[in-house]
Amino acid sequence: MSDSFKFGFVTIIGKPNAGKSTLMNRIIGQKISITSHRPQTTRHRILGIHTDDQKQIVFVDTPGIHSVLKKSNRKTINRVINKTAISSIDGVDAVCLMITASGWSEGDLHVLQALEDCTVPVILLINKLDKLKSINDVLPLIAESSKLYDFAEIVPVCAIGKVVADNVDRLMEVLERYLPSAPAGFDEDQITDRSFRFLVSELVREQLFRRLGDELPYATAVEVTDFQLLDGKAQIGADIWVEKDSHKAMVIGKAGEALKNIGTAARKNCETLLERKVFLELFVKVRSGWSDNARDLYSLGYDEDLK
Ligand SMILES: Nc1nc2c(ncn2[C@@H]2O[C@H](COP(=O)(O)OP(=O)(O)OP(=O)(O)O)[C@@H](O)[C@H]2O)c(=O)[nH]1
Ligand SMILES: [Mg+2]
Repeated sequence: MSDSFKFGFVTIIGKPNAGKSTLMNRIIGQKISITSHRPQTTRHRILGIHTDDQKQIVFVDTPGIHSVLKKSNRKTINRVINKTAISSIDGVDAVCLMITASGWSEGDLHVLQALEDCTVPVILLINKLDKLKSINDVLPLIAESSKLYDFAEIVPVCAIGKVVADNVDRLMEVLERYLPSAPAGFDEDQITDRSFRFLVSELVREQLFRRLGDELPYATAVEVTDFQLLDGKAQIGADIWVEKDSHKAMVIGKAGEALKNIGTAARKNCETLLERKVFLELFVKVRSGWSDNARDLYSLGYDEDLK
């Protein structure tokens, strides 16, 4: 490893649904943080580690920051989620604030407020460039943004890579400039700090977010109860927690169809992650009030985030 090798931490923050997890997965080249079209998909802080010849960047993907002024956002889980995101700004080398090409919303401005006393460089990412008729349409937004805050850099990107100039490579070059010279902090083949067991529970939760309607995904959680990596295969059992009996019926669906589809899709993603055949058994359990109960959140792995 050369003396000029760079190593550092970069937090990605922004309002829910901006595309933070999509960008991190794109950079790492694997689904380590789940994504969906619904806001507040990410609930935990998740590290994604990129290593190449010049640098190692540890990305911190955070839950979308939302306003707690809205009554529906006042549950314990939502307060924990906001705290997780905001506390992830401390001690990193750069912060990427992500908004979208549709412009500054009230939610974005709320996140910007959290950066008021931030002493590390803040790089503004303008995501979803593909939604613009022409790339040039982003120019007025860049001008407007530079008046709002003293951003170290402004980088328009397209996390899903749907435009030719998606700028992700440029972003990596920009970030390198903000990292200190230091040897790598993680093994070069390590891509996250989270265990396979945790990632599997997230892959199940992703399907709940993608396949269930309206409010229901927010009232569910997943706990892996059995996880055995065997020769060439894996045996996994997981409980899906719901708040009430009527939710249980919806997750299972008519003749078990919904649960079957959730299981099939999650199993395929688990097979890609674990690189082996996976047997996945899902059970739906009613645990009323879990999302507002600190003890339940603790047992679901929000322990670090509850401190
Ligand atoms: N059109 C378009 N959609 C995108 C782009 N990046 C992400 N998305 C979509 O935006 C939605 C939200 O993406 P996520 O990565 O889950 O967003 P997030 O910011 O992590 O959201 P939270 O975890 O809820 O805070 C998903 O449906 C993505 O496919 C992009 O560049 N263009
Ligand atoms: Mg996310």
